[in-house]
Amino acid sequence: MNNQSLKEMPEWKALEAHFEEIRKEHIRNMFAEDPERAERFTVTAEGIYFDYSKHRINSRTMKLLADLAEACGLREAIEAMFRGEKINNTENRAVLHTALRAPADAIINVDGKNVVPEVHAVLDKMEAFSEKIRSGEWKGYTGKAIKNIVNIGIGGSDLGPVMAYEALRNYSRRDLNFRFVSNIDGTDFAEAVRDLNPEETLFIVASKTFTTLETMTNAGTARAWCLATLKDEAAIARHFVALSTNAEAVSAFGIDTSNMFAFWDWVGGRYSMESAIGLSTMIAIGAENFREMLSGFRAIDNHYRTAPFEKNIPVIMALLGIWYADFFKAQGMAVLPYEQYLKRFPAYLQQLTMESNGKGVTRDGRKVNYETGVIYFGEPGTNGQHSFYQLIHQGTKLIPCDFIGFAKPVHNIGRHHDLLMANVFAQAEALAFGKTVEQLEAEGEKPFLVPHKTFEGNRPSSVFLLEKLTPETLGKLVAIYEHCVHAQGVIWQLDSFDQWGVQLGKVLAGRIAPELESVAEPVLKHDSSTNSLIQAYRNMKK
Ligand code: G6Q
Repeated sequence: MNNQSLKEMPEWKALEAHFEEIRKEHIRNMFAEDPERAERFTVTAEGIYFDYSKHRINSRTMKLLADLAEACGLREAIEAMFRGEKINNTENRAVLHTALRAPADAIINVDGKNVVPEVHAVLDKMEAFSEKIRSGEWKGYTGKAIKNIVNIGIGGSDLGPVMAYEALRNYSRRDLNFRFVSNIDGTDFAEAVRDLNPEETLFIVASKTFTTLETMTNAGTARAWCLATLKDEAAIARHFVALSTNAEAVSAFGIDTSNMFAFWDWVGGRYSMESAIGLSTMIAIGAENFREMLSGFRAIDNHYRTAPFEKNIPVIMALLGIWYADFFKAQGMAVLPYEQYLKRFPAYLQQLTMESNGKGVTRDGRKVNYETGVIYFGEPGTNGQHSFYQLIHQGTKLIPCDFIGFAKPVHNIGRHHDLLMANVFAQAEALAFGKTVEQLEAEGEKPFLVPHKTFEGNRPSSVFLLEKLTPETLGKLVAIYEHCVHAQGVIWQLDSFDQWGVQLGKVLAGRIAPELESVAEPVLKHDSSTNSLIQAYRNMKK
């Protein structure tokens, strides 16, 4: 790992100089001058056609960015992650989501122990359980089969499962209902169970630590909701399972640890959707599809580990992200899946990217003097086009975009899919090439409207084209972003795998809650604003 300040590195300085040459260049001219540009800046790998030609780059940009990656030790850092070294240094943990999808004969040692057999044992246990639910063999306490599966978890124990369920809904068992409860707001629980019968409901309590306030509160409420009908503590074993690393707390909650699906401290919450945390996904889509999803992840793991940087999709994505964040000072990044089933993908990516690289100090604790942590947002197309795209096309901010599209629709209905995909290509084209004053004048546009209808263009985007949304392609998509985050974190010299910013919130709310609930007037010792807010809340709720 390179400990030199990033901005002092000769490779960074070379990029700064190069940026001055390229910042005024227009993508339009870059295409005009180079007929082979599209080919030059397209990578096809693992069934992903990745076109990054509509970026404000030339061959030298990519060479200098790759030099930076080399100088930052990215190659060794990739190997260190795959080998199971403790690269999460503030928590002294290995980072091995890649072991969750490793083949059964792989050997990956953590503290001298091969973790792969355990991974496969948990997968087998998940499979056996999922089949019992799917076949109706698993009965609730009163002998009825399970029809409803409610996943209770938050953050990494929620966003992946929800996203995967929504993405793969068409592969899911439609006679089972899946609900996801995350928020401490009682509304979330109330709405999730309002039409469910406890006799036919299974709660999956998903929590790595099994201490998270939201999840434990919701799990406690779920328990009371079940017992109000089932009236017997013994019913809990038939209606609750746990996904956790904390067997003691699971058992203290009253869940039989034989109904616990384990994972390990080397799986980060936001990197856990294919671990035991994916139990709801497996029940929904079945073990075979789940294993296909793992093979998608695995294909990209191999690609990230072995492809040269200039052909390496996650590395190229990472370098482009740094190019815009640190040189162009871009203010965000839009992820635009043209597939309605991916409606929760941007929300999932927000946690993956922003919780991982939203850090202001380096791994060794120095304050950074460059930009890190790109702000991600997005919506499925074409909906977003009728909303925030205006700002991306004609606003004052630079927002690079990732367009994600598929050659084949999940539902082949009339012209829908070609129309959908026409929009992907048209949007990327309009962003890059814009519409000039000359074009508008030639069309006879009214002079006062010309400035309003002019599109500067030169707005960068990538297009990802895959064959079809399947469990396998979903695994690939998630993995390319996971590895993009890793590569960026290495270059920015961050620990991408801790989340101290989340931990603080967990502690502070725990302090205030008793002050809101106490019958006696509490002695408030916060700042004057917090004290007054607590007081106003107490008065108003009386
Ligand atoms: C993810 C974060 C965070 C975590 C939740 C839930 O990387 O650590 O989002 O997943 O806070 O934590 P538990 O699974 O421990 O309940």
